[in-house]
Amino acid sequence: MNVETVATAPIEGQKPGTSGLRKKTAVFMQPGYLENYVQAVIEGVGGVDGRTVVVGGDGRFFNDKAIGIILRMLAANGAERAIVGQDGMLSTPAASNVIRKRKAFGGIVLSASHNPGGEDGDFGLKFNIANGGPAPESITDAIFARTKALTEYRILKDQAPSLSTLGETRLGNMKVEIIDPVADYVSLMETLVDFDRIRKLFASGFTLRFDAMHAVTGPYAKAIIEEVLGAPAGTVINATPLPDFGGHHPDPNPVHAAELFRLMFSSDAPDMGAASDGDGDRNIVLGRGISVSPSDSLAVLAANIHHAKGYRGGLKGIARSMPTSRAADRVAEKLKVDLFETPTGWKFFGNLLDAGRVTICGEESAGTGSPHVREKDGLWAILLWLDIVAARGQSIAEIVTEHWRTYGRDFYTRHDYEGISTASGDQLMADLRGSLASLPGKTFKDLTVAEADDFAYQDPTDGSVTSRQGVRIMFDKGARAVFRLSGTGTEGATLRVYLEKFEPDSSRHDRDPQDVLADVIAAADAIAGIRDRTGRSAPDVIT
Ligand code: VG1
Ligand code: CO
Repeated sequence: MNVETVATAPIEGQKPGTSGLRKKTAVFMQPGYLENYVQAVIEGVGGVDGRTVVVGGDGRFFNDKAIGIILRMLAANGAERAIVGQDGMLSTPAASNVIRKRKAFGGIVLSASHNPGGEDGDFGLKFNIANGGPAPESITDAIFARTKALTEYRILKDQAPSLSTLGETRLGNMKVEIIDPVADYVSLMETLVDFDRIRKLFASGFTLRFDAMHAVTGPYAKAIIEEVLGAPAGTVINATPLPDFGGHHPDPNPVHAAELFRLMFSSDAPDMGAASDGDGDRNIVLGRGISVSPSDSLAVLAANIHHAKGYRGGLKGIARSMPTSRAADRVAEKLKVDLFETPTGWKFFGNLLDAGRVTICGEESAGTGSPHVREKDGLWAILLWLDIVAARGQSIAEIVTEHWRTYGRDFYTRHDYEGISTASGDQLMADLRGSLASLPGKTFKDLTVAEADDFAYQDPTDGSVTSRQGVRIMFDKGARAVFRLSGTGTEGATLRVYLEKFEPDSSRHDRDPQDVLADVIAAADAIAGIRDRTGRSAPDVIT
């Protein structure tokens, strides 16, 4: 084989965050940057000699070129086979499925998810292990350690093969298999939800607008929703993936999917609105005149998942990330199943799913998933909603308001302060941590602090401990504020403030969360000094 061993030196800052390494595209394109990181991944996971690795990404700028380099490096490091999505495309959940189905050693998933793409945007790379899920911290720590000790990387001199022709070719001694990125995923979905029932729903005139945001889910959604389930052409919009997502942030929230939100609150609203993100693992669901908060979506799906054929056995347990609202806890309590509270990031759900302890997991950041893969899965969640709507014969608004009547409503909002200076973000968190012991008993506005801590998690299956995962302030009156810094940004720091309050009285459920939470918002600011420290008078993004 034509292997070249290239001398290199460690590059500062190649530290995986909440979901792999994310940097500006221009940084990833610097000579040797991607190569160094890929070599560190290969060595950090114990080598790829004789192994099968899945490779794919969300199609953003540099996706195809990066895959060419990765394939040449996998071959040079002895991999037996690479399985690659056609044209380099694989949504994150589809990649997870292929890893599992083909019993691969792991996968390299290229995406910066909801971050903007293009030459001036962001790029990302993460390694998923054999269960199909993001590498746990023990492995990301090993990868980071390798980035700091690297002296050379190995790459094949040969050109990488074309990614557009389905079938098998060779690169050095490695087999390269180009697969249809959509087919296996469609078959998997068919085992989980009732395609016939959803087909009948569409045939009866039910209307959906699915915004794929010019990202990777477009081809999956077109194939399933329009071709298989018979929704009219045009149901899926912005369905062609673009390297720069048409210049938008592919983040399905009220700011970046504003048009969809406007439509759903207008007189022309279809029965359901939905969107997914850059790499297809997030979802948002709206009904006519209502947007379902991701925390509520997790709770409603958990309470109704038995309607779907893949989950007839009912719920084993529910897992949610710590900042996700406690709506899911109420469902777990009523159904007498375990509720697990994990740090932010899907990698913390992997062990619980592998151990068969949970049937559904979710995050407030628009992520929901089940044991069918080891990633959150945007299109799956939307199909599950459709199946539940079809089974119950009720509108989304009816289902959600009935849920609130049964369990009470956890009013919820997240305020993001983006691109603040790293120094002020770090200082704010350090001061908060420093004040934890003195907070209980103090009153801010009309809320009194009951408890305050810095969240730590012990994995119940392997005993590993992860600390410093966010400051939690529990007030009286069922209110809570959580503070943490984002681990997916590429510029400065992003402060996330998660705010919630429980309201059992159904006559008060029909109110605006920002109004209901005004006192929690004010108390959070009084405690953390957000405005003074960030110099911002309002958050950049409210979800
Ligand atoms: C954010 C979300 C987190 C999610 C992560 C990856 O992380 O808050 O819930 O798991 O993105 O999602 P952070 O550290 O920025 O808060 V994705 O769709 O970007 O892979
Ligand atoms: Co994503």
